[in-house]
Amino acid sequence: MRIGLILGDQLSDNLATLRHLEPGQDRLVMAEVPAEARYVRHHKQKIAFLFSAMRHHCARLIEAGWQVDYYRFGEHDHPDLAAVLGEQVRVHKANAVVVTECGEYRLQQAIENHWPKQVGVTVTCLEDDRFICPRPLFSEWARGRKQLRMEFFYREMRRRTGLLMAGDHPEGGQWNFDQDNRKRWSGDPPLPEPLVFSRDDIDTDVVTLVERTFPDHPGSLASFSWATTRADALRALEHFVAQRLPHFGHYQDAMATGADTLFHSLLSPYMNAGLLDPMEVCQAAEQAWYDKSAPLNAVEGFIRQVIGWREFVRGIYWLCMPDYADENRLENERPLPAFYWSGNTRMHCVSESLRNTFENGYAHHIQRLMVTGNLALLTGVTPREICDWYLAVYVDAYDWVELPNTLGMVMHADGGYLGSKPYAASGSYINRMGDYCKTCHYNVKTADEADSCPFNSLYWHFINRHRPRFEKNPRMRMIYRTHDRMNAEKRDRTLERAEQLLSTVDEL
Ligand code: FAD
Ligand code: DLZ
Ligand code: SF4
Repeated sequence: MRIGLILGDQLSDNLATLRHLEPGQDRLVMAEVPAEARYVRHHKQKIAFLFSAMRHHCARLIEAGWQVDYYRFGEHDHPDLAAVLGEQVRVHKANAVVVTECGEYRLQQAIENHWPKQVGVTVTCLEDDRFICPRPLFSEWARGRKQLRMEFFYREMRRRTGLLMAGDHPEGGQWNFDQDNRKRWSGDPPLPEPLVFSRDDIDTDVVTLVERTFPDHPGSLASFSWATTRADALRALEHFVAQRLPHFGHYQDAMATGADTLFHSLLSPYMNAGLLDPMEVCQAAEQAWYDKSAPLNAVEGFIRQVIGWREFVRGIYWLCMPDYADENRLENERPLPAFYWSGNTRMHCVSESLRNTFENGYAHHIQRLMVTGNLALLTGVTPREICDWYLAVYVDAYDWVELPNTLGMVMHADGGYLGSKPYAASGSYINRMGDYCKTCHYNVKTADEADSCPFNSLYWHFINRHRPRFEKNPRMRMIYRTHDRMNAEKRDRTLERAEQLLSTVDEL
């Protein structure tokens, strides 16, 4: 008899572990354990979402004929998953443990190197085939390339999946329609009403448990509104495709005060935990284009995020770990400003992004990349500190996806392996893409005055201090030309103001 372990982010009906075992013969185990719930200070909504989704999934497995032992948090004293498995093996006299490879290097190392000894039997680790690009295929694609470019990888994934392909050619004659996807949003088209899910006893029990057990974790549960079952995750997908996808493309890069989700899908927690399969999500989006209910720029843009970026960052993670986590090529040493945890800052773009983060365990991509991420890059925060922050505060956060996005895409700490140039931007970008600046304490039009937008002053400081590294980058030549053409006195005042901001970062 074998024991199959189902991890918190393995809530998929077609998980390799389920295909490998026999319901009548083998057993399953799921466990809420301190080691997983506390390895970072996860947002309260992340724990609540996952515990509730795990409990609902367990009920479905039992309905499907599986024998499952479920360990609820606080009702057992096992510190980690290996301890739970040790007990399971003893009690059921199991001769093997089966698990699907997990999403974090930390835990995968433990599974491969320590669990067999700790649990006392063979541990079989199966490939996680819920992803489109198997790890060996990514390694083969990356071999010999000095820099990896998502766009080329994405084309391979389009060919591999057949999504939006007309034979060998991309639908619409182009691989990428991003030039259509950079609109500002000023209230029209109106945002769809959010989808509301009904709550059952499992949800309420879990919310009470998390409130009581993790009071020191960030975020609030007051507006918890995530789906916690596969059925509701499917409703969320349907809602996205019908109501948001048609406008997803145009407003993909927009930001707006109070509009926490704009036309984004909010599907990442479900795909990452296994409640939705990335291919079914992409096929639903693709069908909307064939049905003429969503335009190609939106559908292609969305599919690119899922089969392109999502798979690309995962490939990089497994290719480059464990060294990747220690990269710090820009040699940043500044601690994370305290307002990343408190939300108290006079920078309106940042306070709005942090409000969304703490209220919902969510921020859309542009808030993560161009606001909180951009600020960490410009101020030179230590990569480890900003990575730990992103891993903690989002409901969709797992090391395999968070780390390359933060360390590579945002912090450029990998020397440009993931992205050809840093996403550093001044306040003008934030002003162009949204309305935050209109009601900000700071003035987005200046860089060298006492009330100037910090992003402006810090941007030029960043460009200036990293000149030796970036001035030969063809994509940054124009920026250095603009820098050199600036009035020298004004430039000095701007740099002086940036120095002063950097010495009082916590007060921004
Ligand atoms: P949408 O905008 O609707 O996009 C659709 C889907 O595409 C997402 O659900 C997601 O699955 C995928 N996707 C889009 N961009 C990316 C990307 N850059 N990398 C991987 N997948 C992508 N995403 C996570 O799932 N978990 C994380 O921990 C995470 N950390 C991030 C940290 C930083 C610093 C940055 C800049 C981005 C991070 N992302 C992360 C990527 C992206 O911001 C989120 O996937 C997205 O905001 C989730 O919201 P959504 O489902 O509404 O996305
Ligand atoms: C994120 C998380 C949390 C908060 N708690 C649990 C848990 O109690 N039990 C569990 O099996 N998984 C949990 N997870 C998800 C794991 O951390 C995740 O499976 C690994 O990090 C691998 O991706
Ligand atoms: Fe953000 Fe600067 Fe605009 Fe204020 S002025 S909202 S700090 S970009």
